Amino acid sequence: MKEMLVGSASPVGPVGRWGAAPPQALLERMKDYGQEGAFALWDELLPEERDLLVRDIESLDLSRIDRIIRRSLGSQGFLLPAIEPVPESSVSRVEERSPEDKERWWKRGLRAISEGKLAIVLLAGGQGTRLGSSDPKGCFNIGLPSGKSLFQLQAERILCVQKLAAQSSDTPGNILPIHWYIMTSPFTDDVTRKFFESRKYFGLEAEQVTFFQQGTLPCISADGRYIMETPYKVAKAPDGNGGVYSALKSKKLLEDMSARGVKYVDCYGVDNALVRVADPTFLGYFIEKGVSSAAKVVRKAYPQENVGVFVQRGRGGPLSVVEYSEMDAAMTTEINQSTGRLRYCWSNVCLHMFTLDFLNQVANSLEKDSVYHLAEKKIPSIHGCTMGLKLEQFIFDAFTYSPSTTLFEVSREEEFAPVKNANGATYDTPDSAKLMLLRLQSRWVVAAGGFLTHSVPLYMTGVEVSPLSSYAGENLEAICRGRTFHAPSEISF
Ligand code: UD2
Repeated sequence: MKEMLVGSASPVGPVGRWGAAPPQALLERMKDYGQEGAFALWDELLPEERDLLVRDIESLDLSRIDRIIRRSLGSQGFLLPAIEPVPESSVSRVEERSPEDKERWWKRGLRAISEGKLAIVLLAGGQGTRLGSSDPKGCFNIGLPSGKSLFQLQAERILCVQKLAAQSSDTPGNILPIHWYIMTSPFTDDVTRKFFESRKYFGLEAEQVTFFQQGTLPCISADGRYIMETPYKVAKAPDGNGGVYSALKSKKLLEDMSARGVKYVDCYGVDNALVRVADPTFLGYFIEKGVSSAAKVVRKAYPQENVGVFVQRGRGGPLSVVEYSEMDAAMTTEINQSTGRLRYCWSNVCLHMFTLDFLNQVANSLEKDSVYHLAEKKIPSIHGCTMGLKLEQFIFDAFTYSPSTTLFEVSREEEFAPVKNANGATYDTPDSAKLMLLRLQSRWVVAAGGFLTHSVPLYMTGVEVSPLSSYAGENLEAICRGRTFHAPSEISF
């Protein structure tokens, strides 16, 4: 509830809405939360700056933010249950799967999609800082022969799955659009919406795409005080990709999903060139297992890889993820003496599946608990760049609330090509992702009986298969058998 603020003209005549002192009611509330420091420079502010500051503070949910700050700072050093490696029984391994398993899951997933039971949530609020791009990551062109952006590749994979689902149903002509909820942040919202609108949603129906913004939270000092970006503006940052839960809840999008008959939600990060959006195999497996949450995992490539790892919180406890930024050196390099492999080897790749029921439960639980990760960052402030803390939730925080998370191993070469760093970096660049995609899809073409010619060494190039023509290498025989394709090029039919 917002107090009605009563402005008061100062004795020296109108100096804007606010007088020599900040509005009393607001100042009292800020004192209650120990945040009166936000008004420290009030005397030096111009009338319009005072107005901006009051409006900025009025836009904050002061009691919620205070609860988050207190609980997050208070949980520091709090002893969590001892972590154990994930029990092997929680992991579906690639080598364990038969072709019959995969075929059964694929068909079951397509059936659920054709019945409108799947929704997709894309986490696209992150800034492309590490990529060196000011645009949202999804807009990024990784240099494929087609020049397609990450957003376009993902949109076309959705179009392909919709078509496959219809073809597998009793009404092949009736393609049911999969609803795509795209979470943005204040940094990415405007450009993302315009990118889709100017490209006519890449062939999707505009009505099947819902953009929504995640929340922001004040940046704070180590003792929990708001950091001021300017004398009349509190420094704020997006609340992490786990902000998706409170955003879905506050925007009533979980109700929207329910009204559409959605039962399962595929949730993923935008910056993976090989992401299998709405993957029927993963969905079919998830439905068959009857669990509330699942994640795709790959084997960790090397100790320092920038990925979270799955752990079990206490013997028999829930699975959760320790983020790479929160892992100590010993944990990253610990070896399982019996296998000779990394003790914590199952890497999180930001590819998750939840039931809608579970999402409703998690959104409430996370809000009630209000414990956020504290990321130490340089924060632009009135004192130059200040070392401060960003309050973030992570998408995988949800697993802690799930009694039955299952992990689905996938092949890194087929499904995980991160696009994180600018070309020239040693890993996870647009170039490395492009090559992984071209190598994978060249293997598809050769497996379907096609031949490749190339003017540069094959390890540096390959052919791209349009997602509109094939989702995971299926249905290529008719087009490829006996034909020769020149690399680099895009095959589309
Ligand atoms: C993420 C995972 C990490 C590993 C790695 C693999 C999390 C928290 N960490 O690390 O465990 O899987 O990816 O590549 O998922 N995003 C938002 N809002 C935000 C911040 C990020 O939507 O406030 C999105 C971002 O657009 C991207 C995804 O979340 O789609 C992950 O982005 P990131 O850069 O924060 O995560 P990263 O690469 O550090």
